[in-house]
Amino acid sequence: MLITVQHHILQQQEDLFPEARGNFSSLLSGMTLATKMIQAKIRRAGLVDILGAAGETNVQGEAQQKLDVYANQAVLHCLGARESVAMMVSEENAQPITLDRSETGKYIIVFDPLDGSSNIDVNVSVGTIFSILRRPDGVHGEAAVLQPGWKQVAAGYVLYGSSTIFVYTAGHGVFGFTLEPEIGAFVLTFPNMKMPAQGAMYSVNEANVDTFPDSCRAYLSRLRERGYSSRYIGSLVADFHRTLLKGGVFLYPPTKKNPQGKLRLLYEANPLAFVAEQAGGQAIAGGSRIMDIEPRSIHERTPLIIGSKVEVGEYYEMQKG
Ligand code: P6P
Repeated sequence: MLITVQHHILQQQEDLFPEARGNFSSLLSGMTLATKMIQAKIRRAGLVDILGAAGETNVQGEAQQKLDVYANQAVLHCLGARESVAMMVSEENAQPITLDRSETGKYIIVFDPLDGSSNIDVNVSVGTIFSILRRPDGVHGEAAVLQPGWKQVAAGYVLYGSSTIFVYTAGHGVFGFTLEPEIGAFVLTFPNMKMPAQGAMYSVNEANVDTFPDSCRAYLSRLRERGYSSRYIGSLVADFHRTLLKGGVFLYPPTKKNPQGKLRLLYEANPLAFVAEQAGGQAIAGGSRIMDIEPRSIHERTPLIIGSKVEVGEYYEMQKG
């Protein structure tokens, strides 16, 4: 029997968020609609004039790709129309987008509309990552968004790969859905995703190895001595999804160029950490759990070591020195 993501979310809502009164399912269906729009453009990239830079740069100083712009607009449009959304934070926007429901909307959406976009022109998988927070009463603007990851209500990602997969957690397990193009619906294909306790692969950009912390270099040497394979796509969602399914570890440690790490805490590390922990894995920045970090700014970066309990646990022990 086909279980669509809408059906699944409604079931989750009835079981877990009875007070949500449809808000929660409406929110997630807004996200699935946006990602269907994005995947339709990605699948036709190269066939229409959608490739190449849009001539702008984003808050990160990165050249915006046209698909970046489209993806950002799609999420802002689909989520901004939902009554339950009070505020949105996007990698592509320097400031939070506060809606006219900032006092009534229950949720804040934080997202990276198209992560890995530098891979678009070479046909490598890219992804959308999202995190859902409750709007705290009496707190406004950026301060309302600066919540540690353990306060997330839900989080997930869409991987635009050989197929389009929507993975999410609402704090009670991890569920994966594959887009069935013939009916335009995400159908349940991974009913209860669990990350293997240990894997056989590590995923890191080895070009930076000379500037990693000494303990990280020693850790990677130990994995190589044990015969681990190295897999690095350079697209976070793709590298994480493989780690979720196969186990092992993905690392973006501090480097000389990015001493605080390159990846963003609020809309990359936190949502993936929520998924990882719900699937039985772990996510740390080094000596601290990712979801315990108190954010100081909405585009804050963090080191990220995420994956199976065994590999992440060993990194944690080794970095203690
Ligand atoms: P590097 C893509 O630009 C991205 O933000 C993530 O998707 C990916 O994990 C990382 O950067 C790759 O960074 O420095 O290895 O090219």
